[in-house]
Amino acid sequence: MQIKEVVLRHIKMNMKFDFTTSFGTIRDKEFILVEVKDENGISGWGESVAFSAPWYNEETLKTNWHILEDFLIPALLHTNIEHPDNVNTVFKKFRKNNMAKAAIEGAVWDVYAKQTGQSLAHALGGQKKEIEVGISIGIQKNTGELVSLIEKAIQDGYKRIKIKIKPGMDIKLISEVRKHFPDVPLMADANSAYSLNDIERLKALDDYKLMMVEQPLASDDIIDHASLQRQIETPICLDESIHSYEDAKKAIELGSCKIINIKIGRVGGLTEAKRIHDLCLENEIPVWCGGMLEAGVGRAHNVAITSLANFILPGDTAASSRYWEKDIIIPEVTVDNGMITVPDRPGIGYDLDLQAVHSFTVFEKVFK
Ligand code: OSB
Ligand code: MG
Repeated sequence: MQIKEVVLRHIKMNMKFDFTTSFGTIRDKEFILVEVKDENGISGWGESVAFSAPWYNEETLKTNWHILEDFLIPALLHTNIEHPDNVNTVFKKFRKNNMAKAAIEGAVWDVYAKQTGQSLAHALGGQKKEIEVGISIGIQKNTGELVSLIEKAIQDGYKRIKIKIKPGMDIKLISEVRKHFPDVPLMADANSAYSLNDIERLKALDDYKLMMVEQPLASDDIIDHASLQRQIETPICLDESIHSYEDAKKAIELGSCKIINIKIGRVGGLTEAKRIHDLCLENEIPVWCGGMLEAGVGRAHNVAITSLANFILPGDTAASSRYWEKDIIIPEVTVDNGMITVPDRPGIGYDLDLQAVHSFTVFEKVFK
């Protein structure tokens, strides 16, 4: 196939709530929506998960736009692509910028699935017809607030609860949550807020039957995490530290984690996400799909990758309606008793609501 046209859209959508992590608060969501068109005019869609500020990682909406416009799009346009796995190869000469790469690679995967008349899940080798999902709840003003949000999430059927922690808002908070919900599948995400100097606090997590603690230490570390994992019972799950298959391989070899959170954007696309999934399967490391407060297109990609066999643990792909008054896809992603049905229509399996896309577009540019 050849990509004959690419459209970049800067989208701005208001979230229903502020989302606070140990690194900061995300209010509205601005991101790049990527549309690619093949020689027959079939459109494929991708979404960049880079935020407006470089908090989670070094990428931003603006750096992604620059990398897409000046490097990735010129390299991809009118180039023969036998299979979406080859997009990686075309981009290999450009270092990192994984979220920019993933946004356009995901759109090529969507085109490919549509061309070959299969769902994106099927094209990726996914077998599951439905997937289990959990919910990620940001840092709240007080414990009462958090407890009532957890209550509601359990009522809504989410299969596990993830809460965010940071130094000073951790052990007491978790102990309070455990008093209200002694048996709920619970995990905590620190977004890199700790160091090995906090070892006593991190050891104390072992008292609360957490499914895992996500990314307790530095965002690029796998050495200290290995040391920490030797000293605590709670399984460590890595998020920020895993950018590639190579990172995953090293982390597994070092014993830096027992679980990996796969985010398609963080690892540079669906092909790399699948390679990491396969590596983890061989090594008996369960994986789950993380979230970046995605709109519908990113959410659809998450649903598709989660249909692969080793996505054993519930992911962060909650319902569209949790985040948005109106999403950009039809139908929206819905969660029924903690399960999402994997669409079986060709491609991502959801249609773009072009009117909604138009209403949320700040700026757009066409490349041919
Ligand atoms: O660390 O998983 C994270 C949101 C923004 C940045 C980082 C993270 C998160 C979440 C939310 O936990 C997941 C979601 O609901 O999309
Ligand atoms: Mg995380």
